[in-house]
Amino acid sequence: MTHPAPEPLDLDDPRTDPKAVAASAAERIAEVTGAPSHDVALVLGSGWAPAADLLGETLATIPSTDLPGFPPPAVSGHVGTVRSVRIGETERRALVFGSRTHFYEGRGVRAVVHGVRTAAAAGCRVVVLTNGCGGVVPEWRPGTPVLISDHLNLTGASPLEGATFVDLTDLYSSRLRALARQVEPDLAEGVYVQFRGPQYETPAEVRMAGILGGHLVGMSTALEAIAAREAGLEILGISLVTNHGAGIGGVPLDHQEVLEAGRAAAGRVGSMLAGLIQRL
Ligand code: 8IG
Repeated sequence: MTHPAPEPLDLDDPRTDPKAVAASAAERIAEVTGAPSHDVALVLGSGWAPAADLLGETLATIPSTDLPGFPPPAVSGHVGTVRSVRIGETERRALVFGSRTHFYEGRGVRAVVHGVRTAAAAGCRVVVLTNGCGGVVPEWRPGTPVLISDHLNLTGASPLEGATFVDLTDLYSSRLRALARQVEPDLAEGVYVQFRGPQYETPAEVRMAGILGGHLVGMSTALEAIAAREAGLEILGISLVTNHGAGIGGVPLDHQEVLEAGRAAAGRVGSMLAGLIQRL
């Protein structure tokens, strides 16, 4: 009895090599954009969308559903896009992922890190991972951008399969953090804690994150950073504190506050990001 050959591009099939799916997504990106390779990848988190518009001219926009391995949108009506953006006045190109798959969506870790693997296959050497998150440090007002210096992965999951022993020292490149501080000298820095979600933390969980050495609480980024390191990418992580973590600062979480903080900070973090990517 022979087994049928796996659908070669089905990420959910355990027999599929996720890197092969990423390679075919990268091939399609090259076809559609006419650019044989890209240089920098950018993953946009909550509150970061307006930032991307300041990077440079958008040369192509691809619905991510046109690319192998990217799942249909979780929220109906909202299709994620991948954009090819000219970096300033240079010849270099950024690959901008307008949204991400979160671990709490239950599509598996392969789906969560597929964008990062596609970026590596497309030739990118650097990935900038952005997110919106809660702050554990009371002094960080909503709208504060913070460089990620390290992470705690509390998801219990990993994007690595089999005996893949990857060193995570200096995961969030100190070279790139220094570069970011040339653009924005007063940038704060902190340890990002990835929870599984989708619920926000309890106040006790936010206190726990602080006791463990965390400064930021969120539901993304750490798994992507691990996959990016495995793929050989240099990583910059930047969080936008959009709200105090639960129990911090004495005010309950307010979704309106989260949206408002994102809008208010957009211009500032956007020009910071543009300045940074031009210097990479
Ligand atoms: I925006 O306070 C945003 N995302 N886990 N906690 C977690 N994720 C977040 C939060 C938060 N705010």
